[in-house]
Amino acid sequence: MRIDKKQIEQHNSDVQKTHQKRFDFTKSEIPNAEAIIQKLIDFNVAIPSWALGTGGTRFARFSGAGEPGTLEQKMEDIGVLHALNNSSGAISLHIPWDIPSDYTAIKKLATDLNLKFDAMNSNTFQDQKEQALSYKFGSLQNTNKAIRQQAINHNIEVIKHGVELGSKALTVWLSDGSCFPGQLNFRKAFQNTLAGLEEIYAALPSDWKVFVEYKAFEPNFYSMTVGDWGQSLLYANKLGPKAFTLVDLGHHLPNANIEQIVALLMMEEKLAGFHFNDSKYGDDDLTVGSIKPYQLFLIFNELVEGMDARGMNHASDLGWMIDASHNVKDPLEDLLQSVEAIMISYAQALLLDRAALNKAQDNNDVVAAQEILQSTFRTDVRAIVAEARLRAGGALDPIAFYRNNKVRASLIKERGTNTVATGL
Ligand code: PSV
Ligand code: MN
Repeated sequence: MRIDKKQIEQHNSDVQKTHQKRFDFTKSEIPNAEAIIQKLIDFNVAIPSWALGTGGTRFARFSGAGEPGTLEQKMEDIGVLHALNNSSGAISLHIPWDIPSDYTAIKKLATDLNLKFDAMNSNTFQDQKEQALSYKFGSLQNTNKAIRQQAINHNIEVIKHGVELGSKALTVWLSDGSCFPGQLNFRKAFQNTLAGLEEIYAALPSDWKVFVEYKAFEPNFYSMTVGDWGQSLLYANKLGPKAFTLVDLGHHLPNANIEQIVALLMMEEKLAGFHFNDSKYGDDDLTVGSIKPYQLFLIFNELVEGMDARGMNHASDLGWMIDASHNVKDPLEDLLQSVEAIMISYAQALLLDRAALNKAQDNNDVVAAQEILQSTFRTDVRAIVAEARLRAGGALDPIAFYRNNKVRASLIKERGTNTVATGL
């Protein structure tokens, strides 16, 4: 399904008056509003192909209706998001969940929908039907050389699919680790994993990057072989300049200071980018900004500070992606909320008075520093984010548009009630 531009124009004219009042007020309060709007227009967050269907928990999956049953339909769903918010112009594929059967047709569809192919994701955390050897005891860390080789080959295969589609990065997330003390020799597991990553690294085209994603626990609960940013950075440093550490917000032990991790990874020029989500306990994969919006703002504050310190392009020098699971909401509505939360935090980080914060820090003025951060966080920037969408041809209120125009009902009509998207 495609969104009719005329419907968007109609929606925008219906809500324009209210928006204009809010925007005029916000603009009067924020001196650099125009510069922020331009940055927001340029900023895009990739949507993972596995987040378009209803996700499951470890206990059940309650599939929604009208889920995308094919890669093409997943892309069309992202096309809907992008038409509405102008900030979801990329898709991140997971192989083998989304193996493209016809590269030319898929690329043409992407062009029609104005989508790019973001990082490719490999999957050695599940056994596939036709697979010769099992990953039950890990993939790149495995004590069995043939299993390690199978995992290496899979990653190289994923790079090949990505090259065909025009992607420029491979994200490797390994579920490798152990559930019980004594199960694993930590040093050997690390060395096997490093050797495997080295082979994968050697297969990267010259303009590609590899993102090493870490996770503190789950599915292994005693040790993870890429368990934290320190281990990931160790691999990335040993691999070379094309290897980076990927931060998934849900992959830390409780209360980890993620904003500090981000600042230091950027200082080392080793931050790959993000998998955005939110969590209360572990890898909860909840809607971005739904649980800890202040933390999201603090992370963006460090990102903007660190990117500007190195003269980086905010829109393209790091990988931005959502990685969430939508169990009780319509996935498309959830993704619209997630992107909105990201844009709000980004806009707030852009409006922060950095000179004043630096001065407060230099003077050890703790109270002033807190005032600056919190008054910025409490500034309502929603009208600025909406204005950026309006100027780029999107909808002023994407969720209202989605509901009023009965997008899900149209998808159900087109696809039926029993489709199930590939993914977890
Ligand atoms: C693992 O929890 C993860 O965050 C990795 O990025 C996977 O690719 C993704 O979720 C989907 O399982
Ligand atoms: Mn992730």
